[in-house]
Amino acid sequence: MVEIVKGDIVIQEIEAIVNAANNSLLGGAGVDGAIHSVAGKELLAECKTIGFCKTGQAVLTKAYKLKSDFVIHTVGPIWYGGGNNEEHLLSLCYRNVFNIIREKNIKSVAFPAISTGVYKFPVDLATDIALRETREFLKSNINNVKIVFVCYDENTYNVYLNKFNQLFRKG
Ligand code: AR6
Repeated sequence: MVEIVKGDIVIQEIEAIVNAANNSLLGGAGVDGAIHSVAGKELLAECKTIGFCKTGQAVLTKAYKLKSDFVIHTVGPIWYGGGNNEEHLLSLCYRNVFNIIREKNIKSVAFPAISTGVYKFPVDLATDIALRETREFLKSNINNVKIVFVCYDENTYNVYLNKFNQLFRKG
């Protein structure tokens, strides 16, 4: 089941929140900043024990003061114009998050629009990748995982809605 909502990811009632982190896992601006500021210092402490995450990879932590049980931190690619393997790396982010969801038997997850803020990945293309990887995951989704895309701004929300209708309703 897929839902597209407009709003703030940190207030979602959901088992796992995905964070658009950076390689250092030490927090930053955007959704990363929002997640760390609500989760509190213990999240930063756990991230420090992990130390590093490669672009396209994903790691799991607890969610501390957030309403969720887990945060899945993934590092999206910085957009350099498209010739730097950006599309593949963004696909990997989604695949690796879904791998953790499968492994940990997580039943609900909320995603932000990874890489489309500070990292400047074009929203249209990023949304195609997010929804395509989601559709692949759902083909083998025996546990009926709930997937929520939380769009922070109106434009991202409209892009997700349009593309969702194209990709999921027409097969
Ligand atoms: N809830 C949901 N979406 C949000 C929120 C929120 N609270 N805040 C921002 N967004 P970004 P990136 C949207 O910049 O492009 C950080 O400094 C935002 O409008 O958060 O992957 C990290 O430490 C956009 O649509 O992540 C990295 O250094 C989307 O989330 C770097 O930014 C992603 O924007 C990662 O950049």
